[in-house]
Amino acid sequence: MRYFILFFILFSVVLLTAQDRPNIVFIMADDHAAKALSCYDGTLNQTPNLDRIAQNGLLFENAFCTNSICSPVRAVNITGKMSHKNGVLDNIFPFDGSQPTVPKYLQAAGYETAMIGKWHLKSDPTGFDFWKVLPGQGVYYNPGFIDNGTLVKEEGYVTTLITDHALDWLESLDGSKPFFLMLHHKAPHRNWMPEAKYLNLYDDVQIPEPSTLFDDYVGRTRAAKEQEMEIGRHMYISYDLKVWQMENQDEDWANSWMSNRFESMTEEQVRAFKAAYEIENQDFIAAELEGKELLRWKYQRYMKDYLRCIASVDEQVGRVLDYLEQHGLDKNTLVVYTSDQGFYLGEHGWFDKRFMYEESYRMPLLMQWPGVIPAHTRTDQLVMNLDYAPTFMEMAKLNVPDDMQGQSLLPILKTPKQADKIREVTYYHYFEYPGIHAVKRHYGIRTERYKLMHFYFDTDEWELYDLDEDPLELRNEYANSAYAEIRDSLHQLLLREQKRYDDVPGAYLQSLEPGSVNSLAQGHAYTLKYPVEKPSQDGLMTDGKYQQYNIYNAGIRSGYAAFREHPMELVLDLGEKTKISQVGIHSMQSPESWIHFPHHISVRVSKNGKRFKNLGSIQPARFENLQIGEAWSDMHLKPGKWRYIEITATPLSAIPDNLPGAGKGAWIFVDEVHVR
Ligand code: SGN
Ligand code: CA
Repeated sequence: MRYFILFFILFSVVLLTAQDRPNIVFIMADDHAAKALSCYDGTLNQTPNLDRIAQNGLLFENAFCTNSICSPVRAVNITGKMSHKNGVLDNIFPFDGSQPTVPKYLQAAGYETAMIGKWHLKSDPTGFDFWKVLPGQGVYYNPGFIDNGTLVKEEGYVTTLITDHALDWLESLDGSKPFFLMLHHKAPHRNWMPEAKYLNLYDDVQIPEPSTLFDDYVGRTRAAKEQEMEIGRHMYISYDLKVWQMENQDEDWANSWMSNRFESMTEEQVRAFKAAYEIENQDFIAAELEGKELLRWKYQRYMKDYLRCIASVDEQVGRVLDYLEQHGLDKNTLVVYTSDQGFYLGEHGWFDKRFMYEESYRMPLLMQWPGVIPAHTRTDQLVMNLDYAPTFMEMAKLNVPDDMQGQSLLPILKTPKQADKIREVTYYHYFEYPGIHAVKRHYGIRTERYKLMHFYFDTDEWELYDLDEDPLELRNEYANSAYAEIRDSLHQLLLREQKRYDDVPGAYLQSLEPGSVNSLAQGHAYTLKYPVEKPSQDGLMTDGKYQQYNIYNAGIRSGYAAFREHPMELVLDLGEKTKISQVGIHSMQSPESWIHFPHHISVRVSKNGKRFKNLGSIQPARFENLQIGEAWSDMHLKPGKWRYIEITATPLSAIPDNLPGAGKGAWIFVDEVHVR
């Protein structure tokens, strides 16, 4: 009998491993708006392979993100916790990889786990048997990949390479364990560089314009008016729109970006690229368009490149579906296709995302799992990316931890038509302000019919939309007395949701600030031998705060002081002779943007500001790590009393061969000097 029980347990475990726990292939694109999938819309493009997932399974009409920006969504996806709970409020905060995540739970439960493609959480991935990720945002052509810690540059197109690596990984598995694959594309993220074979797709096509392309933002709050994401005003002619002939090498990096990018492409790639745009660009330059006509031209160019990038995504997703079918894996595998959030395709005159308006708030979400999810189904349930984690947990027959805040979608997957509503209201909170694109902080809720939003921080304004009457969100009804009752009940719902998620909006204005750096340098005057390349504020180097946190306190975003191809030489005056024993600087690296940690840092000191004595030098230790990152370089010194401190941070003499801009001088970005 004892043997029988043992056999029974073993037998059940084997059964559980092999069949009951499905594989999960979680494919996510970056900035893919639902409108640019033909199963959602079809007026812009055709995506036959993505549509296959919808035909084989379920299309979510109302899937919404928690915070419409990259890193925060990714952190929510794997933790099942809102941004304020997992610590990634914006694209600047690094993810604390020591916290529990879905891949860790699944790995512990016997899944093979892998993360391939865009990761963008700053810290190294944890919980994966295999990971191969793009550094930061990654690039389209000949991207680098960080392969378990080492940067390897590869030749080819990013969407194809990511898929190749994913298929190689699948091929390497022996089938004894279920697998969890996160396959995350860079495309169609800015700056929309299409693959060679799709460069001429849509050449003879006129992409339909959205009716709000020329929106004037009348009737809406300052937030809509003061953003910086207009196609007309905020796109770069070379970097975004590929008119490299109009590059101005003397201005900032974006204006000479295409030329720099060409340097890291093969001759063949450059030839194909230039050939595709050359004539059209010349015609454009000759036409000297202005006003609406100029905006129309930019819209066409932007949209065509964006849709061309999606053509590659569609094709490569097709390869993954084919692979699963050919290997008999499709039956027991949940395939998810989604995007980290939506995107503006000219609606309101915009590109980018961040707002809680429908176009960037809604994510495409498709799932197939033959035998479980009925084919050809749609659901209008309100779901969030917060729900992925509990769904994956439940599928793997694991208990959903109490601190996960989403709802399992499993009941909807099994019976899309009959399942009870999993919620009445979705909740949203966006934090990255002040910041790129200048979208103000806001939070809000959406019901099936209404949306209430509050913009705060350097403003205090509300918007209310009736999505049935005004699906394009052009009429803010907040102050309209006809909506008074609805407004009041939405306020109640908002409070209820904030309580549910334990979100206290004002709280992050101060409490996440790590405190001023306890430094003798704080507030003291300094002089720089060379001018700083990027506009910055006075006091930036000794204001006691470093860049990533500044946006959470006084509302001032000071930045990094940037030095191109020459050292930073800074002389700090402590006002009087002061005992010091440690000096450091905070710097950043982003190799794909030619920004590297200083190669060499030295410290000299003086009592009178005239004669300086050398106290030591270091080579920052983190230099080998080629991921985007920030670090302090500290030097412990023999204690002594000094008034003046000279810190010299020297850049790399040349950018290494395997990186964009190879051979050129590098930048160093420094913020905050620290003296103890
Ligand atoms: C980059 C882009 C922005 C984009 C952010 C965030 N500028 O900064 O347009 O909003 O990424 O995108 S770029 O000049 O570098 O292309 S996200 O997907 O990472 O959230
Ligand atoms: Ca994104």
